[in-house]
Amino acid sequence: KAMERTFIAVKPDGVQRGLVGKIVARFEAKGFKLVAMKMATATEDHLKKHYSDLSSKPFFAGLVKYMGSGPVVAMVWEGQGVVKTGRVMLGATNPADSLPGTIRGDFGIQVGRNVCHGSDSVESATKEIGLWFTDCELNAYTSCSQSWLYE
Ligand code: IDP
Ligand code: MG
Repeated sequence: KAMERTFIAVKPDGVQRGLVGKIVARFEAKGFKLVAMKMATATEDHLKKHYSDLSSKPFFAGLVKYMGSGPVVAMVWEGQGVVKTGRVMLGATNPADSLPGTIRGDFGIQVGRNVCHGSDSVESATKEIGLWFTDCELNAYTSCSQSWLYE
């Protein structure tokens, strides 16, 4: 399986509710490698690009407003299968359907306040990482646990 990168962001509700550390800890404990991280308050224009595939949805305007309502913590995580596994760790889009043990299942109630974002495919991850980070913000290093995580 190939090494991949995914874009994960703690949404404004997750930041306000003090869940940044808990969410970061789950990805760290799993063994994924943190490649980039920053706090940012996104502009409307930026969020419209980020969610461009959802522009025709009835909840689009509300989604852009929610995501711009405060700072997010944007991250890039790397590892084997991290795009798909990251989505599993997030849980279903609607926290009402997310299983206990997932981030949304443990920390959220409504779909419009679902705490955390994760790229849904390798292709989306590439687009989203390019939108949120410059190349020099993506850190190249070898994790000291690499040889204990991968055979
Ligand atoms: P995802 O975040 O699990 O990939 P998407 O379908 O890409 O889900 O939707 C993006 C975001 O839009 C969701 O995470 C959620 O915040 C919001 N959203 C999705 N569906 C609804 C809805 O029916 N009402 C309100 N907000 C929604
Ligand atoms: Mg999505």
